[in-house]
Amino acid sequence: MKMVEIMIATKNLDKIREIRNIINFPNLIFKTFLDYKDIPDVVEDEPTIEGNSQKKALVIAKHTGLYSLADDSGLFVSALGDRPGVYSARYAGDNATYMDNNIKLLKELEGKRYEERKAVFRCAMTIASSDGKFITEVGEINGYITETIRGSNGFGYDPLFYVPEQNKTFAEILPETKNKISHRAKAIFKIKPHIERIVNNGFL
Ligand code: ITT
Repeated sequence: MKMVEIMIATKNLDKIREIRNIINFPNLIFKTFLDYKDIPDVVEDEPTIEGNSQKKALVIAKHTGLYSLADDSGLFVSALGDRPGVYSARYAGDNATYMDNNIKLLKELEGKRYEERKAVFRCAMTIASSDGKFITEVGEINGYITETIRGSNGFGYDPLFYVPEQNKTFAEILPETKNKISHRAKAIFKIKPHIERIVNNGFL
């Protein structure tokens, strides 16, 4: 059996675990930054999450010579004209903590009723080859921004993202459940057939 190596272009161990849980084929070996010590930091300066995921996947594929998988996500709030969106990580400033971002979001939505607090988490995931080919898939989940912080699981905006089908925020849902329904899980499920093609045919 011919083994195929694919690089996961993130330093986030939770994302690496999530991807490995959903995508596994007997002849696929995922490589990470732990196997390549000199991986460059890619500046996420594209105007869209799709663009950032493509940039990351293409740069790392070129650097390693391996097919590379990269993602970027963001929270898009309707009443804020889809902000913070691609700027979700640095919504409250360059060195903003998750708490700073959450406080800013609650402030911006102050006085808004439930129906006006609609939001969507989006994740763009790109698989790229070292010769510049790529495919991008997007996963989404709809929800509402709560009026107070609820729950202690997860990270980022999880304590403010209410999922009506679960009657819970992302921070109140068990990680196993979140990893089945999240924007990122959906993007990983959508990118899986493209990885399967590489694994079976040797090309994207
Ligand atoms: P990388 O190292 O992989 O770039 P990152 O922290 O930039 O990780 P993302 O691009 O996936 O993470 O997400 C950007 C921001 O969006 C992140 O800092 C969070 O504030 C928020 N976010 C993304 N996914 C989230 C999730 O599942 N739950 C809560 N917040 C999330």
